Amino acid sequence: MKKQLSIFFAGLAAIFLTSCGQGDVLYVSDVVVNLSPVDGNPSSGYARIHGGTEDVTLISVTADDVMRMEMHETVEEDGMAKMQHMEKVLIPAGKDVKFEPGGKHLMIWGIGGGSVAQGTLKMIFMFSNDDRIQVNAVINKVGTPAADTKKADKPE
Ligand SMILES: [Cu+2]
Repeated sequence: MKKQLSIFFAGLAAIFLTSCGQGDVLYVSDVVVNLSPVDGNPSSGYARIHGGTEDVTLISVTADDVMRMEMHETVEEDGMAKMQHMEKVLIPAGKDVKFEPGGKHLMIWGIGGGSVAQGTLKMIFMFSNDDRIQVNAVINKVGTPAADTKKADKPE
């Protein structure tokens, strides 16, 4: 009986790995948080969401260790970049949806000191098909090479 069970699980693992390679599984990757250089200002979050076998909707992104997190989109209006709050985001089957600078992004207020010190933030992406995907976002602190590419506009 025990032997049969382990064969069964090995089979499952193989199926799972195979479907990953074909790109038809809903998953989230490349999740990063860029800490705001200004204390009290919101930080921004970026990610890549890979669509599964059917269209789904991303209904929220949450984290226990933050005060508030919202989904935003930067849009241009009369030549001015403006941020809009998004209630949900369609993730088409088999397509990638990116949260990236200048486009869709997460706006995060009040990240806990413990997460900042540790350099990761646990987030949960919730979808319309009841999938909840937990990820550990990498927190990029001020002064890391990635942040240096943008010149600080407000010297302290
Ligand atoms: Cu925003």
